[in-house]
Amino acid sequence: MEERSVLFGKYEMGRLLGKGTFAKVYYGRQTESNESVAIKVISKDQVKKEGMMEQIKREIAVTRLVRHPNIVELKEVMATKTKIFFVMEYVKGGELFAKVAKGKLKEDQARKYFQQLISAVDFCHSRGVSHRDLKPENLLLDENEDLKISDFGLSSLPEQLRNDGLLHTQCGTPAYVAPEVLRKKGYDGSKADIWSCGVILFVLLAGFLPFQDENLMKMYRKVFKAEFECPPWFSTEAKRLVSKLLVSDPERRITIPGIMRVPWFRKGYTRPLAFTATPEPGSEKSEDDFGSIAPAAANKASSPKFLNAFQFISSMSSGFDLSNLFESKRKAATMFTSKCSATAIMAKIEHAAKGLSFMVGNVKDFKLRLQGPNEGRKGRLSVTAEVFEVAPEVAVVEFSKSAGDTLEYVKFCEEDVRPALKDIVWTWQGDGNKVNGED
Ligand code: ISQ
Repeated sequence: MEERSVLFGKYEMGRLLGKGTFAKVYYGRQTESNESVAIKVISKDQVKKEGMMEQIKREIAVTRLVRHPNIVELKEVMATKTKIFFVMEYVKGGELFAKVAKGKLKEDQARKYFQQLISAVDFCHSRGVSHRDLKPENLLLDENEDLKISDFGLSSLPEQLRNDGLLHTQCGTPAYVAPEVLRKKGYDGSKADIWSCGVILFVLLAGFLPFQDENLMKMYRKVFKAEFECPPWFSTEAKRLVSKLLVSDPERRITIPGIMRVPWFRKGYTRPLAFTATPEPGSEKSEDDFGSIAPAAANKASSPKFLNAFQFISSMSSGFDLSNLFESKRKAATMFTSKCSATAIMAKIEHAAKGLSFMVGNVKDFKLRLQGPNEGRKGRLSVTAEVFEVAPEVAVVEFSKSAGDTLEYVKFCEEDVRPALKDIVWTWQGDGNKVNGED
C-alpha cells in the first residue's frame, strides 16, 4: 500500500504543485470532507536565516484581510517547530501564464480576466494592501475559468514606508515592474500595481511582453520610457486603455476609478456579488475545544495545536517562538486589527477602560492590565490588552482574560470594548472581510 503523509491528521499531502525560493506548494486533500486544498510549506529555519519572518507574518495578516472571489483564500495556518503550513484554496485550472504561452487571447476573454484582476486589485487597495508582484505566473484560473490572484508572499502590506509615505523596496520581475520601482525612488505601491496590470493586459491581448530585450539595460530603458508598440490586432479602444495604463509617470497614470469609467473595461462588467464572509478558521469552535488536535496527532504528547492566522501573528510577535503555544492552553482572546499607531491604540484603550471604571496598569510598553470595578462570579475580572505592530500601518490588538469569569469577560468584550473602540478598529477577528463601519 502506498504511504501517504497526513498533515496534522487532517490533510493528505499529494503531489508538488510548485516551488519558490522559500516555499513548496503541494496538492492536499482534507481527509474528512474530501475537499482539495493547496498546501504551502515553508521552512522556518530558512525563513529565519534570511530574516524573512516579518514577511511571512505580513503574508498571513494580509491574506486574511483580503478575502475576495478573485483572490486565493487562505483557509488555515498551522505550524510545527520547524515548518509553517499555509492551507489554501485549491485552484484547479493552472496558471493563466500557461494559457497565454499557447497564444494571445480573444479580446472578450482578455477583458474578462482584466476585469477580475482590477476588481481584486481595487479591493486590496481599498484595504491598504498593494501586491507589487503582479504577473501572469501569480494569476491562476479555477474550474470556471475565473481568475484568482495567488501569492501575496513577497509583496503585500506597505512595509518600508518612509516619512514621505512612499515605498522603498523593490520586488517584482523586471518585465512587469513599474519604472518608478526600477528607479528605486519612493513609489506608491498601488500605482505600481496598475502599471503591472497594464503589462498583463498587453500580454493577454498580444501573447508577448511589451518591454522585452535580451539586454537587461535596454529593457530597463524601454520600461523607463514606456516605449512599447501595440500589435495591429489590438482594437483602438484596447490600444487607448493600454496607453493610459503604461504611462511612465505614476502621477499621470490612469487610476482604478478611471479604468472603471473606460467603455472598453465596462463592457459586460459586473461587480462581484457581495463577498460572503467566511468565519475565521477556528471561530466556529467553542473556547474549550479550540486548539484541540486532530485525531491522528492527538495521542502524541508533542503534537502541535492548530493556530489560526491571528494567533500565529501574535505568537510570532512575542518572540518568534511558537513552542510556548503548543504546550499551553489557549487563552480566551479577542482580537482586532487597527490602522492606528500602537501609542494611539494604547491611549484609546486606557481612556475607554477608565470610562468603564476599570483600573488600568502598564505591564510593559504595549501591554495593559485592566481590572474590573466589581466582584464577579469568579472574583474581579482582569483583562490584558496587548498591541502588536505587524506592519508600519497595521497593528493587531489582543484582549485576553487573566482572571475572572469567562462569560463576564465575553460580555465585557462585546458590550463594552467593541463599541468603545469602534473608531480605531479596522477589522475584528471573525468578522470575515468586513471592515469596521461596513455592514
Ligand atoms: C492553489 N491552487 C493551485 C496552485 C497554487 C499555487 C500557489 C498558491 C496557491 C495555489
